[in-house]
Amino acid sequence: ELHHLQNRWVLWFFKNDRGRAWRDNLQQITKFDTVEDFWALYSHIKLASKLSAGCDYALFKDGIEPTWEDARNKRGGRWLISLAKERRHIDLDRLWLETLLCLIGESFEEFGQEVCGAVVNIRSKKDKISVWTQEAENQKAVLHIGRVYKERLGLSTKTIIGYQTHADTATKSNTVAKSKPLAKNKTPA
Ligand code: M7G
Repeated sequence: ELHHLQNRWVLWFFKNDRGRAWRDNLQQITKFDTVEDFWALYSHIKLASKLSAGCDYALFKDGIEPTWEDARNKRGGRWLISLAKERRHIDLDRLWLETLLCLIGESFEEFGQEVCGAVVNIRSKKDKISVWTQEAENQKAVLHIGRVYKERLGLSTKTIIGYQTHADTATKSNTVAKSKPLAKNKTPA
């Protein structure tokens, strides 16, 4: 007897190859829609902590790409957890698994439809885990999802977590914007 999930999910893998465009480094690994297939997949792939720096896993609902540009993400944002270096060996894998279980187990109740997916970024400076929601302006949903998520992860007060819109993230990480003398949030005199 298979246990069907409410949604079908797609696992994506990103491997940093600077010779290629960002989107070309992103690939779908597989789709699943049962609890059994999730565990088969999870036990088959490398733990996030074993990936090399520059790699990501992303789990998104079928039909939504893990990109800012996707129609279901472009007005959205993410609850972002930044993890100090040493956390990779302490609790990164536990936090990522708990994140996956929040998604596939539909832990956000009536706001679950606002959830697009989640990402783990393995980086030499700080690893990151984020839950992406589709409408940054939907404060009620954003706050509910954030509250449930923090509670489920059992985060200590030392852990930094905050919500960022993708529009802001995209602007801030854009090298052209960075090199301009006037930042977006500074108004000329
Ligand atoms: P990151 O991998 O999210 O975080 O973004 P990092 O800075 O900790 O490595 C790194 C870079 O990848 C960004 O500055 C963008 O150039 C590119 N990038 C990341 N994301 C999630 C996107 C996206 O959704 N769309 C596009 N076009 N580029 C992205």
